[in-house]
Amino acid sequence: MATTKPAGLDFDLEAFWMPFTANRQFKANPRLLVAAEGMYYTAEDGRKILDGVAGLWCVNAGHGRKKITEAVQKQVAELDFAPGFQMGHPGAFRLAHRLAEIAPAPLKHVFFTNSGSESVDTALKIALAYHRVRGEGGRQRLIGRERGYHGVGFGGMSVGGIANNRKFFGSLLAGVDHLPHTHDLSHNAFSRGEPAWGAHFADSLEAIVALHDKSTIAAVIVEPVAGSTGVLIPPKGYLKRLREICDKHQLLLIFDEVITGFGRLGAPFASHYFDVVPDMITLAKGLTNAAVPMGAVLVRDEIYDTFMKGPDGIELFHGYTYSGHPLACAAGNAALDIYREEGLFARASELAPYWEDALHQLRGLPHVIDVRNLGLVGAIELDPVPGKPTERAVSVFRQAFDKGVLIRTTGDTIALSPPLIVEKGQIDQIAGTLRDVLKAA
Ligand code: PXG
Repeated sequence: MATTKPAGLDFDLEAFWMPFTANRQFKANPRLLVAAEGMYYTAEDGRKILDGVAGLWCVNAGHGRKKITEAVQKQVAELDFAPGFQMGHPGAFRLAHRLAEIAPAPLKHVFFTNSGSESVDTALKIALAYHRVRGEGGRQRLIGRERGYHGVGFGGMSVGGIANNRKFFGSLLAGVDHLPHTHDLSHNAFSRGEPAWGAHFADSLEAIVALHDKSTIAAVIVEPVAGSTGVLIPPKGYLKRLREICDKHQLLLIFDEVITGFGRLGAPFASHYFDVVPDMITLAKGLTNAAVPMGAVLVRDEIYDTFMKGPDGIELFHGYTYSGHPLACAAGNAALDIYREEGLFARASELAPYWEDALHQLRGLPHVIDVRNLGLVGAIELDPVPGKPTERAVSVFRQAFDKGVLIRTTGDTIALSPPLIVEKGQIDQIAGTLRDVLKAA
């Protein structure tokens, strides 16, 4: 297949099968990034691109943070790898301890993984094993939600609610059911923050319990704010109600905070923001500021303690070669230092009203059917071109990139989530660029 050979490269782009990418389109018209610092990427042609999505919702402290770079450099020179099974190294224990300090009580134990997908599959496995260890092994069903994204492992794909991510891959996990999603523009278009309408969507969990019986259900997993499917903000009271129903039937509640973790909503975790404490929280992305891949699962004390009361020996037959990798731990510890020293979670909260105003000023532009926001996350939903879903948003993405702003699109929704170091002027630049592009749309 003929592909473009970008200037300066002595090979073509054919060999790399790119993830979640229209490979043929990209390779015919590549967009390569070659450097990054602070709020900006540098494109291959030398242009500076303002990062409106924190990479992929993950570079929460901005790019090229010296403290992280130096910590990783020092670590790789000192201890490049340590086996994590029946062995350990101080960095992993330090990072777990520090995560437990900022986690909502009583989620004070941490299992390390290498990605959000692995965190989700780990949490689902812990949920199943927990019920079995405590003598309720019949609880095997997992409940996700329509329009949920929980990564691409077989567990996450199964509880996820995106048809394209599921339909190619066989029968997936057995015994999975889904809550309805909560996105309804006929009631909630242009909500600022949490929509007032829709807490009753949580009551569908009662219907699922009635259908399957609680004795068959292990856990419910939701993103507190769904990210990948277009920033779906939970209606006021919805998450509290889910928690109450889970408690009533002893179902574990898992919050997938791969996106909402580490300050994106203006609090350490969405759990703090919504004042709802789940039984496990899945993390990745901002955990290391994305400098080294890493994920984690925060686990409630009672779950951990249940395993620790079992027979002597390995309590959980699960783990990865790279669980708690020294380089990832060095990056994680340095990222936590930066978040604390620079007060970035509070900064996100302080900027949130400015962010909200900037985005809602796009209301009224051609094809804008919704604007929504929470913390430093936002979305602009566009009316699709009839018969050609995604085309309008993809065109906005390309034009914004050409004008020097990186955004993300999903379906016909523009998703935004800048690094938490964003300045007001840069928020204006993101909104202004979108205004120019949308005006001409
Ligand atoms: N859970 C959630 C809530 C996520 O957002 C994952 C799990 C999986 O993480 P890994 O590290 O395995 O990719 C994610 C990932 C997008 C986009 O465009 C979002 C993600 C990844 C790539 C693109 O919205 N989220």
